[in-house]
Amino acid sequence: MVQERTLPTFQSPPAQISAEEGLMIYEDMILGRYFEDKCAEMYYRGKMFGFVHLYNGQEAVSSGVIKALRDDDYVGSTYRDHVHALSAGVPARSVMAELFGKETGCSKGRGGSMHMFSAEHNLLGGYAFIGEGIPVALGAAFQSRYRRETMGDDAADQVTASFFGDGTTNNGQFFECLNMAALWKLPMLFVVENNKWAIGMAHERATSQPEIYRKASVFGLPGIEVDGMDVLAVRAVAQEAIARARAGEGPTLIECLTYRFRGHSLADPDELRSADEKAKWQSRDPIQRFEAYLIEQNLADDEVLKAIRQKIEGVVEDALSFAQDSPEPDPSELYRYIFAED
Ligand SMILES: Cc1ncc(C[n+]2csc(CCOP(=O)(O)OP(=O)(O)O)c2C)c(N)n1
Ligand SMILES: [Mg+2]
Repeated sequence: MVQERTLPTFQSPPAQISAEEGLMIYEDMILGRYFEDKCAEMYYRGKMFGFVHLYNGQEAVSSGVIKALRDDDYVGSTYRDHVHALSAGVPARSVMAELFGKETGCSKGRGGSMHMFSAEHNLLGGYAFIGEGIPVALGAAFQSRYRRETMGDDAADQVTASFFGDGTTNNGQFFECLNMAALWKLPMLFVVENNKWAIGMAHERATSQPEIYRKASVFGLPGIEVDGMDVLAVRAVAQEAIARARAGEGPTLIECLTYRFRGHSLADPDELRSADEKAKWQSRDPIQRFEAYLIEQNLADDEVLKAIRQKIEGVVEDALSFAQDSPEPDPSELYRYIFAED
């Protein structure tokens, strides 16, 4: 049995941040956390339906990677997609409305929790099938390179970040895409959110080589392991990978060691993970850790952080009222948006 990895075998240096960047990252993490807490509340009160997979505990990955990207870069997600959408800049109102199946949702209420999409924010979508988003992200990375190098469009230097879980790395699409991305030197980040579990299957029980970052070497791309509970460590690794991708030097595989604080979905009684394991990871909460860092480094004080938390409470409440007051899609439009429209 491989020993449990809570920390990477080597420590990545923290990103250097200004107070402004620190607060921007903090606000994004708080938004992710509070938004998801509100989803859980709505679901358990019987007001939100369907499968809802929450991201609590993993915020350092979304904020660490996506907030290091440019606005015109691309993000590919999974069914655990609400927080990726928020970090990518999709308004909380549109994400919440989508969760309620409303016309004002970012997928016009046709997708729901697992299918957040926004062409405007270059969010390539959430996908119910695991691994399905990776080839779509690869396509986005391919078109950037093709436009730049074949069509001579110098402005086409966008980078694509593709997010997926540990369990997904046992699927063929992961390997096929690593191969193509390395072969064509695509501007892409493969971001594995290793939260140790695939529903009720422990990663070590299902995977012959549980150290996922090592799988990069056989395809000839860098593979990096990072503490996924430390937003600045994730940001530092992401910034380096983004710079390499943008410079035409190809993709990077980043394995973030993280943990989800809730069950697989809100329908999961979460009985398989031990209380000890949950408590250990809960004590490494990425938001508390980042708060302590901001204060220690004199980048913020309690009052400033409190004001951000209060502001985000308001943003989430506003998103909820907006979603609840929005209209349902009109049944006469049932067949709209199945194919691309003008
Ligand atoms: C192709 C496919 N096979 C099986 C499933 C069923 N399934 C849903 S979630 C999941 C586990 C995925 O775990 P992981 O990739 O670690 O992501 P996490 O849920 O931990 O974020 C599986 C097997 C699926 N959705 N798609
Ligand atoms: Mg997992």
